[in-house]
Amino acid sequence: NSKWQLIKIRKKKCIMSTNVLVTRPSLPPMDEYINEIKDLWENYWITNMGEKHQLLQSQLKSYLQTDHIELMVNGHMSLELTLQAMKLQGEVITTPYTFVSTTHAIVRSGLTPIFCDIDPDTYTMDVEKIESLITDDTSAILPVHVYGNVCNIEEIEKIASKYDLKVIYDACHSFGETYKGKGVGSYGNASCFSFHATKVFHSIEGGAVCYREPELGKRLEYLKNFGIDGPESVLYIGANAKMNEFSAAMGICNLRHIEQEIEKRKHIDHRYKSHLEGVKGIKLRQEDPNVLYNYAYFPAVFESEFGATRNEVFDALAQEGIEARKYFYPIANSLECYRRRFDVSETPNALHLSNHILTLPIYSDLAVEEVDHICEIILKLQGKRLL
Ligand code: T4K
Repeated sequence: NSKWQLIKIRKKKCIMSTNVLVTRPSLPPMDEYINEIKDLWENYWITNMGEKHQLLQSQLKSYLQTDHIELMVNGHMSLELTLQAMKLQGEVITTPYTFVSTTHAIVRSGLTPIFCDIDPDTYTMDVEKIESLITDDTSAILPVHVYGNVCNIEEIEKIASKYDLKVIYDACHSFGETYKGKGVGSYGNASCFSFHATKVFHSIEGGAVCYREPELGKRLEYLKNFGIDGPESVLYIGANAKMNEFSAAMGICNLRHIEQEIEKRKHIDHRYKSHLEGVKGIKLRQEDPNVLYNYAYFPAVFESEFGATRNEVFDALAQEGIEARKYFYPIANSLECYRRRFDVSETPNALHLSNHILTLPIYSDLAVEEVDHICEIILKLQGKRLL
C-alpha cells in the first residue's frame, strides 16, 4: 500500500513539474456535459445499458460506418470479450509492437500469442511473414492499426480466408479513420476500439467492438453483463464490461466536437512535419493516400544518422519540461511478465523500432509555439536551428 502511495505521489509530482505532457484529454465545455447528465438525477438510471448507452451506441454505429457495434467499458475488455465470444482456441498470430493490452487479452483468454514481425515503414504486421507462422493450432490473426497506421487489410483478409482464420483488428488507435472510404471498423470479423481519456475520442474510459456476424453481438452482450439472461438465468460465464451513463454522456458530448478535434490534431501533425521532415536520421510517417487519418499519435524515429540517440532526445526534451513517450518500449514479447516465454530476436524490426522511437506530444489544444519549441530542442541536438 505504502509503495503504491509513493508511486502515486511521484507520478503527481512528475506531472506537476512537466509543462507539456505527451497528451491531454479533450473535454467538452463544462456546461455541455452538465446539461447532458442532468436527467440522470431525474431517472436514477446510471449504468446497465441505460438511455445514454443506447444513444451513444447508435451514434457511433453511424459515425464508425459499421453494421454492428457493442459498447464496452474499455478497449481492453473489448479485445478480451471478442476473443472469448469467438470461442477461439490455440494460437493467435499478433504483433509485439503494441500496447501491452493486446498481448494480455490473448493470454488472459487462454490463447497463445505467436508474434509476427512488423513492416519497417508502417509498423503494422508484416504480411509477408504471416503464412510461415500458421500451424494447425492457429485460430485467428490479431493485427494492430498502430498509431492509426492501417494494416495491409487486403493481404490479411486473403490469408485469413485461405486458412479459414478469424481476423480481429486492434483498432484502439484508429477511431474515426477510413480506409478506401470505408470505416476501419468495417473490416475483418471484428475491430476493437478504445475510448480512453488519452484517445482522439473518449468517454473517460470506454471502448467498443464493431463486428460482422450478428451472432457475435448476441454473445458479446451476454459476456459484458455476467452472462445474465434474466433475473433467474445465467447462460454464460461472463464478465462485467458495461459502459456507465456518465461515461456515455461524455462520449455523446465529445462526438459533437470530433471533427474539430481531428482537424486541430492534423494541424499539429503538419506543423511537426514542416520542421522535421527531411532531417537526416529522422523518420516520420508517410501517409497512405487510401487512409483518412485521425492524428492520434506523432511517432518519430531517431536512427543512428541523426547523431543523437532516442534516449538522448527523450532526455533533452524532459530537461525542458516536455514529456515524450517511448510508445512502445519495451516490446510486448520482451516484457518482464512474459520473461523467457518468447524470443525477441524473432521480431527484429519491432525490436529495432522500439529502441529508436519516440511519440511526441500531440493533442488538440497544444499550441503551435510549443510544437516549434519541441522541434527546436530536437534540431539543436544536431546543431541546427528552425528555419
Ligand atoms: N490496444 C492498444 C493498441 C492500446 O494502445 C490500448 C490503450 C489498448 C488496447 C487498451 O485500451 P484501454 O483499455 O486503455 O481503453 C495510455 C492509455 O491509458 C491507454 O489507453 C493507451 N492504450 C496507452 C497507449 O496509453 P499509459 O499508461 O501510458 O497512460 P498514462 O496514465 O501514463 O497517461 C498518458 C499521458 O496522458 C500522461 O502524460 C498523462 C496524460 N493524461 C492521462 C490521463 C489518464 C492526462 O493528462 N489526463 C488523464 O486523465 O497508457
